[in-house]
Amino acid sequence: MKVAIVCYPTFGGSGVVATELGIALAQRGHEVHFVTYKQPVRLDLLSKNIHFHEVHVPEYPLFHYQPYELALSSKLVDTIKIFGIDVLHVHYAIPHAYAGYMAKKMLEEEGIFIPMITTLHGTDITLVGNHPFYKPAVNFSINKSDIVTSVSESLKKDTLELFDITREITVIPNFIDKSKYTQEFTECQRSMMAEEDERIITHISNFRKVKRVPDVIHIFYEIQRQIPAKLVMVGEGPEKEKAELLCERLDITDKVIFLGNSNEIDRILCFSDLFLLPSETESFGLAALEAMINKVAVISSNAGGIPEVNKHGVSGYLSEVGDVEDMVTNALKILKDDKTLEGFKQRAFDLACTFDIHNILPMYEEVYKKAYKERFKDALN
Ligand code: GMT
Repeated sequence: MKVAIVCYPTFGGSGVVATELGIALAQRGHEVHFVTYKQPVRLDLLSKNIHFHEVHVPEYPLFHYQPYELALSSKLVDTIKIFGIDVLHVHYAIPHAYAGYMAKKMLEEEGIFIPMITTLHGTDITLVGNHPFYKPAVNFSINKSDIVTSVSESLKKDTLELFDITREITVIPNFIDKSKYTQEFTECQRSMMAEEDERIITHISNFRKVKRVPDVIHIFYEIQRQIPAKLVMVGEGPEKEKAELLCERLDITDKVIFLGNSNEIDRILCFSDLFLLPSETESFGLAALEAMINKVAVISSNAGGIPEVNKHGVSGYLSEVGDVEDMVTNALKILKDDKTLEGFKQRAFDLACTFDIHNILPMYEEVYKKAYKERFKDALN
């Protein structure tokens, strides 16, 4: 099939999922066209089956806000026509589903019927999309999608509670590619980060408020008071500076390494022992899954869809949001001896393998086939 994928090209989870999905589809012989404002960060390989179409937004001084949706829908119309695209898959409702629907309607005028699949990722529903200034448009574009998917049962429930949805929502969980992790990294240089006797704890996020970055620091602070440990903080975002200041205040700067955004998180996770994800809300927690496939145990909150990924007492532990004390107790339970830690690491890996792309990709292919088969249905009603 010829699939056009719209996503954010940045380090956010939705962009990563969309990119990895596109790469896997291309490997299965589909022709994939990414349409976005920059080449997605995880897409370093353009090939016969993978194309990238950049959306340009011409600046005009009259506009206080440059109209990205307009440029995106026009680019979609052109791409779909030129390349004979079969299905349009938009990741993250805002503004992608809205722009996608406009493209679909413009194409209908020319007798081209393109089905649109919208995948909901989390903050497009629970934080941003739910804002009264956006809600009517988000609600409308979800209902106008031919097929709606969500990345967890929890997100499906939130969507049905927060919006007035008339569409069926199909849950298709996020995934990882297990085959990439079956060979051990030979260049996994633990010694670059920590001493032999130190445990390595990692947090990866976009450092937004929902990630509760101060909780990460406080959990680590208590851990390092009891056992030798280092904290590796990966990512960029608005809370990062405050996090650095907090480390200074707690006098732990020599034990905390801030790395910024990285395209090589597997190289960081391969020497990590424990991953911290104390988020306020999290529709899925892709970062936790990526940690688990790298054999890293997870201490997390029980928010949103995290319990669908991290299992209490199996791959790690879950606590109430904000319960730093419980997270510290649980972390120390995991880290207390090598044998216990090894058990958690292995079970985290085994659990992560159930989210292998080879189990998940056919679900998307199924959805594409269904949408393509029924592409005239709504247009003719
Ligand atoms: O976590 C973020 O703030 C980024 C956001 C995104 O859309 O890129 O992540 C959301 O989508 C990810 C991929 O489906 C999920 O794994 C994250 O849990 C979800 N984030 C939230 O719900 C806060």
